Amino acid sequence: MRTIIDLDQGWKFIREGAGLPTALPEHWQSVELPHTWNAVDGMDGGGNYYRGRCWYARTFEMPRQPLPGGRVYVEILAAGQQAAVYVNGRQAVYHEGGYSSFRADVTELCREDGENLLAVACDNSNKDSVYPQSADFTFYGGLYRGVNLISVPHTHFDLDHFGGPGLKVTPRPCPCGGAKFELESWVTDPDENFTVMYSIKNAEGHEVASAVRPADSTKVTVAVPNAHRWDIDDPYLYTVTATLQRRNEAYDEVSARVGVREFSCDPQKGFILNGAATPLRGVSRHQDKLYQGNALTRADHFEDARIIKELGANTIRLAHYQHSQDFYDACDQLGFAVWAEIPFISVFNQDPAAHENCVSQLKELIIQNYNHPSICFWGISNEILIGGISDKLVENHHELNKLAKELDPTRLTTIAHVSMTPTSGPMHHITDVESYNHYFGWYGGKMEDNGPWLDKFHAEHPDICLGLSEYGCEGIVTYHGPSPACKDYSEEYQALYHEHMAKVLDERPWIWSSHVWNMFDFGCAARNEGGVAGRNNKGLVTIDRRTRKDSYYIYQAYWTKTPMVHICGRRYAQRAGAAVEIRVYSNQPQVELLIDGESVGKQAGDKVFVFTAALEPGFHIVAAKAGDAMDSITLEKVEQEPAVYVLPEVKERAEGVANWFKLAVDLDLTAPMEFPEGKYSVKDSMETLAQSPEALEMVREAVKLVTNFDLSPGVGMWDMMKSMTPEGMMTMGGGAMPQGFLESLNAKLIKIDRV
Ligand code: ADA
Repeated sequence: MRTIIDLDQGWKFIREGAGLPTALPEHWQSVELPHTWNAVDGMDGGGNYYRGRCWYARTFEMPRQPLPGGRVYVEILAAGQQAAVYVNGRQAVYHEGGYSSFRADVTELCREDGENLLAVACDNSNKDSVYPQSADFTFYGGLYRGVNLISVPHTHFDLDHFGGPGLKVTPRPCPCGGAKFELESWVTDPDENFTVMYSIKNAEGHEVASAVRPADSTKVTVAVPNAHRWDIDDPYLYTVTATLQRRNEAYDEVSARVGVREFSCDPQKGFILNGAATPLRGVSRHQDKLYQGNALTRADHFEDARIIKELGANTIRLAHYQHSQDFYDACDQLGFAVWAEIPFISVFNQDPAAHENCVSQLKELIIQNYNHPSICFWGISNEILIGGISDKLVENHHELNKLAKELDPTRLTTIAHVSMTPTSGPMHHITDVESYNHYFGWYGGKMEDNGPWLDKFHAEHPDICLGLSEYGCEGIVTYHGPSPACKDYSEEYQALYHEHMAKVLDERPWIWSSHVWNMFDFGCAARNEGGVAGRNNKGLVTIDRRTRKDSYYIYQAYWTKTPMVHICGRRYAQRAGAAVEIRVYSNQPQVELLIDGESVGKQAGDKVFVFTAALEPGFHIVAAKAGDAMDSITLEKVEQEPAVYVLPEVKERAEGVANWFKLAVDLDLTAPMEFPEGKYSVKDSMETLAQSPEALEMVREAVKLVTNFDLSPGVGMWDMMKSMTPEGMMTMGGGAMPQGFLESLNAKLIKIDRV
């Protein structure tokens, strides 16, 4: 039988200056998996996290099968980003792509007696042909998901096909109330004596169906009468076991937990699960955590899934790469409709080798995760038009989509368009359903632009299923103020923005899915925003998972059924001013507010309840009651709110925008948009503009004002944004800048000769 030996303990690790070891290097650092060498520098700012080749080594004894001919595999659950695996000094496998599992048959490289040396060189330095190449998150390096040794008899369920499980289960509900399970498995080197026995057990452990097939022709469909459906609120799982049998002896066994469900998307009706309209409303998630980087344990994964469940979300976009099997398991068990994707993101590379890498990452994603009932969508790219469109890019998308459909006709393909993707054109109608990322109300534009944009697209394209794959804004829980505004990074503005967005989405059930960017703050070494270097702070929950921001609770009010009430502003604890505004979120129809035990009033409303109260100097207990739910906070009335509530750069930026208009006397705000030959313009990429120091300086200042990104070659977000044009960035903003801003910038640029 198969044995799986966990190799997570007893590793030696070295960051620099080592080559392939010939014996276990006792002087290297002792580590346990999961491990990344970027746990701290990947999220502490400076954009200088270590990207290079590091070594891991440990020893193992060769597991023995009782019969001759057994095979031994090393299974790497993921290695960031390229990895070479050696046993006793000889290379067993080289793998590109930092998020999928891969295996190598190392039998011939092992000594039968004594210790074997397993060494893995992981490399997270940039490689042009491996995605992701540039994106808004840290590309952690390391063996961050664990390593196994698998011992199998000579004949066994396949271990060589793109890291897959060797067992494929497709449950299809039948109109009569039962289900048909299509079962297929792959057996390596069977002879005529082998059969595969399938057993399907229900959640209570009782066998409900079984089948037997010869091992060289394993495909079979079996019926399960009265099948219990898998659903968001009732994630019922069956366990399918395939046993490789040689007469009266079981040789090998694999199993999968699966669910019976059917779904579809309709441009007008949105997402339909098991016959019921189910607008998908949820969040995106990255795999990382404070000072752990992406080296999360199974317990960490389940904790994240539970926090998302408590939010009331019914969908998760697992961005921007394949996540851990543990997390997909959690989604199967807790009930989420999942969007899974490959890291084909931000920057397109024409090189055929880069396309091949996309193809292999997509194959791995689908083959390794096919059995998970939570997964409903395969995402083929994200914001790929940042660097512009080309025929090759479109052609590659068609190929990826075709491949996904061939590998898995049972699921829908999807795409996350960057905000400025033209609403008509070759990027549409490639995937089954589509989605846009929009940051109106953050990078630019107003939050109020979101609803009209969605409605316009919907009216113009009644045949496209439209989703909102990303939207969000930063919220830092130490910044507060009575007049929250875009780009002030305050917890209050983030909450206001999400109040608006939750309503926009609630009013548009035809939007098949929406995903808040992001569930948790996450590591992005290149960032430096809001006084927090190295992170993206758009989470509804902080990166350490300790603080649920006020914005978390507005979604809870919209999405959960359990009675809840939440008073906002518990961290905005010291308030000045004659009257204090107290915002309360609840899913109950009525909220009563009490200050120091005295009722201030009852309000009937929908999700958001706003009270105003005059407070005497000193401390006050503010409580809210809504049905059986209760919440309370303590506020102090002060003369002046503490300075720590306001980020100094927020003031500087506001002044900067005003100065752009005030000080620059040569500004032509009504200049016609002209693009004379031989001159720069707002249609040039940042990279092209950077050829002229004068043009670069001009554009840097403008971009900083619009996006708050400091774009200098080689610094911060440069790699990701260098192929964007000022025009593109500002269109993405949806028109947040005062009128004439883009025109005035263009008027300045067209005075500069091209270098
Ligand atoms: C993009 C990108 C995300 C995210 C976001 C942001 O939309 O797809 O990876 O980082 O930007 O926060 O700016």
